[in-house]
Formats: sequence, structure tokens, C-alpha cells
Amino acid sequence: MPPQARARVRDAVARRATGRSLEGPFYTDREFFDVDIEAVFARQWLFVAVDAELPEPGDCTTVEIGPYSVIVLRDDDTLRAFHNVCRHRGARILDPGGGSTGNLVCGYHKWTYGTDGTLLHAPSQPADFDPGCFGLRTVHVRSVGGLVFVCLAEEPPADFAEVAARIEPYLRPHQLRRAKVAARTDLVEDGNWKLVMENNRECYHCDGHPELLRTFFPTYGYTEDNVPAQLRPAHERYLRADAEMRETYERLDLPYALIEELHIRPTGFRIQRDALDLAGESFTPDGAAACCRLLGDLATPRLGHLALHMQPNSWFHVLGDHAITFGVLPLAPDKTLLRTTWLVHQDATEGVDYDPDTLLRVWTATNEQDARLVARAQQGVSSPAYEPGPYAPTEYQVEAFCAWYIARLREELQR
Ligand code: 3BY
Ligand code: FES
Ligand code: FE
Repeated sequence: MPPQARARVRDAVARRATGRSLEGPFYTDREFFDVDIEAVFARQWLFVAVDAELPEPGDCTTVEIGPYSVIVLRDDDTLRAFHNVCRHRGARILDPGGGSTGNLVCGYHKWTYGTDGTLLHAPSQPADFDPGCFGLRTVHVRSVGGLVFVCLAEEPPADFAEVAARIEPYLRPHQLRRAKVAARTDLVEDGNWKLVMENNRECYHCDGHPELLRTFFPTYGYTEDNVPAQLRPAHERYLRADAEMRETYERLDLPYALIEELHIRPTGFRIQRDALDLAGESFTPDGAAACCRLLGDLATPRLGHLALHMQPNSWFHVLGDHAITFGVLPLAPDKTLLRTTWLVHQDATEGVDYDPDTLLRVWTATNEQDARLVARAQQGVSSPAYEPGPYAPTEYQVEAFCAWYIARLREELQR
């Protein structure tokens, strides 16, 4: 971190008031953005892909993380990740996107790497050239119940294994490794990555989501004593649905208890199985399943949703009939990629078991509504007139996100 940036970040971190939104430069300033890449994206475990994108040996995808580009690929049964940087003179090896590859060949001078990253061939080198010294630089990679995470740090946060072990039992019944990608969308939002994450961490704004609110209870984030009067009828329905869902979860032996450790550890997370409104099965207008072939070996679609939120860049809704993953990647101080992936059982047939329009409708609309809110927030916090404002109690997960983020910056400043 350049000394001037260090001083500005240190001062802003010291001024951060608990319970209030962050100061403007955190969202707008190039130096702060660069610090976020260093302190967060180059240090933490990041959600970047799903196993179902890489079902066969040789399948690969590249992800851009700030200035980094990472290749994730399946080498036989093993997931591997490498920096997408040739060990000769540094050229990008693979273009952005996914596909299937045999050996990895750099297009510049044809250095050729195996799918395990070893340099197999470098044309016209002298006799004493040792290819063993020039394998691709590896990146830590790990699948958790079908969700693929990478960590760019040499020493990743040590608590990830524990978090993975606590999450996996919740995901296991849905067998996301046996799923297929039904659809994926990339939405470039006109806002800082933290505004995208903060927006996801509250339902204070949920009346802007009419499609979602058919089934998503708007009382998310409220407690018994602070549910507002206008949400009371929905809360009553929620309490009935919740009681029934708990019986179902107990009967089917599905883990459902809330675990909320969003800011007390490096790999902050929150997981909970929770009821949905109406038919209680899926994010559709009537709440009925969008895909009639269920995930894993689940016996009923009426399971509500498994909601998983992770710091710094992801959230997930895993249902009986499908799953949706959301990954956030920073592009610029005011530009962020939101990648959304819909998963269904690998044997589900489009047009027979599911109609893609029905499957995608709610979260496509919700993402677009959220993107408009994020863009407005970005515009507002860019004004010299902006000053941090207070979070309502129902925004406690936004506060948890900011507290987690500020803790990461403090760690970075101490390095
Ligand atoms: O996707 C989510 O989990 C969040 C929670 C509330 C608003 N948004 C729908
Ligand atoms: Fe890759 Fe030369 S930069 S082969
Ligand atoms: Fe929203």
C-alpha cells in the first residue's frame, strides 16, 4: 500500500462510526479500491464458480479479480487453480470465460502447460533450461458442497476449513455437485462492490421487489419486537410457515438452525434454512417449484430455502428444486460484476422439467431492481454533501458487513 494511501485509509478507518454507513471515499476513491483488492480480495476466500460448471476433466473457467486473473480447472477428479499468467514473459494464457482445455498453451511463444500446471514444453530453450522451475503459479482452491472458492493469499485464512465443515451438512442433501447449470447472467452494476454487498444484507428496501415478495418474507432481518405494523400480517403467516417447516426439517433430518458469524471471524458467514410464503417451494409467482425434478434425492419440494451469506462476495439460495448462486467481483471503484447462476438437477430437461423463463424471472427482476438501487446509492455517496447515516436495527447485517470489512483493513494496516 503506498504510504499516502495508508495514511488516508488509516484515518478513515479510525473515524469509522459503528452503526453508520461508510464515508464516501470507501465507495468512490481509486486508492481505497486498490486497498480493497489488497486487503480483501487478495486475502480472503472468494466464491468464484460452481462445480457444475466444470463437470468433466479439462473443463475450465477464468475469473478476473481486480488485476488478477485466475484459471480454475478440473484435472481428473481434482480441482486446480492457477494464475492466468505465463511463466515466460507473463502473457495471459486463457481468455475470459469457460470451456474445455487439454494442455494450456500460451499463444505468445507457445509455452505449454499440463492441466496440473507443470511446464511440458518451451520451444527453443538451451540445454540447461529446467522446465521444473516454471510451472504455473498455483492459487488455493476448494469446493464446499459444490461451491468453488479460491484464495489468492499464500496463507489463506485458517478458519475456512471449520466454516466449510459447518456449511457442508446443510448443502449435502441438495447435492449441488450432481446439478447442472441451467443459466448464468452477468450484470455489471454501476456501484462499488461494497454497496452491492450491503444492499444484499437487508430487506429494509424489499418493497422494491414485488416479484420476490410473493414468496420471500419481508420480515427478513427483523426480530419479534421490531417487526413494523404493516408487516404484521406477513409475520403471522411467517410464524405459521416456520412452525410447519421446522417439523419438516426435523422429520427429514435436514439441518436448519441459524448460525450467524458474519463479523466475528475472517470467513464471516450466516446460514439458515427458512420458510417461504405461498406454496413454500420456490421463488415463483405462486411459490410452486419451477423445476419438477428435485435436487439430490429430496422427497418434497416444500422446503423453503437454505440461505447462505458469506463475506466478502457471495450469497446463495438453495431450494428443493433449484439453487441460485450470487458472486460479486469488483471491476472499478464504481463498477461491480454480479454473476448469478441457476442450478437444477443434472437430469432435468429444459422445456420438459422446467421452463427457463419461470426459473429465472424472480431473481432476474430482483437483481435489476437492486442494481438500480445500488446505482442511486453510488450517485448519492459520490456527492460532497454525503455523510454517513445511521443503520436501522433491521440493517444489522449491513453493520456486520462493514464491521467485518473494517476489521480486514485494520489487519492490513498492521502488516
Ligand atoms: O438475497 C438475500 O438474501 C437478501 C436478503 C434480503 C434482501 N435480499 C433478498
Ligand atoms: Fe507465454 Fe511467451 S509469454 S510463451
Ligand atoms: Fe434487494
